[in-house]
Amino acid sequence: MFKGPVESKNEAAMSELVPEPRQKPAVPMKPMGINANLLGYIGIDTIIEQMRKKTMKTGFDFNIMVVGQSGLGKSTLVNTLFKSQVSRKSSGWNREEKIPKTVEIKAIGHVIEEGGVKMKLTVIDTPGFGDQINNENCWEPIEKYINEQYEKFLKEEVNIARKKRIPDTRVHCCLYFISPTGHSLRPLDLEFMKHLSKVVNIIPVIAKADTMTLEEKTEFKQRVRKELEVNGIEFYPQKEFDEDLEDKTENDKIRESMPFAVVGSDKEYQVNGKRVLGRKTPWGIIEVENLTHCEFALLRDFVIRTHLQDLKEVTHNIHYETYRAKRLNDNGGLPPMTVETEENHESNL
Ligand SMILES: Nc1nc2c(ncn2[C@@H]2O[C@H](COP(=O)(O)OP(=O)(O)OP(=O)(O)O)[C@@H](O)[C@H]2O)c(=O)[nH]1
Ligand SMILES: [Mg+2]
Repeated sequence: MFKGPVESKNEAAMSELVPEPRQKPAVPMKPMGINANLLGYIGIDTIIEQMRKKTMKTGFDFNIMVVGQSGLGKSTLVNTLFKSQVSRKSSGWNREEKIPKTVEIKAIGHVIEEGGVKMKLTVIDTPGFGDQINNENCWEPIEKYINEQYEKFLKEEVNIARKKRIPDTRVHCCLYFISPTGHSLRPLDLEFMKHLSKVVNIIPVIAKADTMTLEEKTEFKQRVRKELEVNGIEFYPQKEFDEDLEDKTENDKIRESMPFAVVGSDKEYQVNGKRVLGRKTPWGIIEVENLTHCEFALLRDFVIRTHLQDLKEVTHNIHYETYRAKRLNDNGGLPPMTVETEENHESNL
């Protein structure tokens, strides 16, 4: 508790005894935490609980896109990630049917609830590319889709009668599927990632890892990392956005083990009395969540359990911001009074 000046009868007498004014302490003020203990509890830490309650009430958006050559298991993997039939639900396929070839960019929304928290998930499934004779500029429709979502958000932001909560359809994460050739990246992979890494968070993954031996996998991962580095491709989590040493240490570890070599499946099997997602082969069941079988669990933990919020923040603060600045610069057409200030811009997160 804060104590005011002591008003005692002895005060005058005391001041005579100690005539020198008190020197200011030479040491800096004690940190807030120590003072708070001495003076009493303020309650700053309840902000966490307040934020939790708000998030529980409103839920949050998360939009994930899958891109890559046809047949690499993109649709299968998003189903595996969210343990539901996310990529087939809207089209009315039933569980027994095979996932069909994806023929157009399709955004499918779902509400997934866990522990009282609602995630409004949108999966943007894209048709496989790279099958045509001329694959030039085949990233264009994907880049266009990503930019359209930024444009939608910007339009809402500059609206005079702005919605309290702008619906967020921006792509927070783009999983890029690399073919498990064991050789090197195709020119198309490099072209795509070079273009798109500037507009969206790219997470490269090696598809169908069950088709490689352990040595092939380790060697291929190293080669892919090297090729990305040589070509100046920055994938997520980008080094330049590490905020402090703790971030850097954690992200360095992740970057060193990327791209994750994954296996996808939406079929369940019984293994040692437990139901697991897996792929049945003549030599046994590949369990997708078993780390000795593949790195799917690492990818899941990274995207959902440790970096989901950061993926959203980098999308908002870096990619969207770049689009917004360019758009406002290029087209002086937006009325100046509707241009955002930093404070209300931040509040959309
Ligand atoms: N061996 C193996 N096969 C897989 C894996 N994931 C998916 N498949 C199979 O690969 C085939 C294609 O899977 P999809 O998920 O439809 O592939 P896609 O990338 O969405 O294909 P498009 O929609 O044509 O671009 C299916 O027969 C899947 O069962 C995997 O991790 N390993
Ligand atoms: Mg597909």
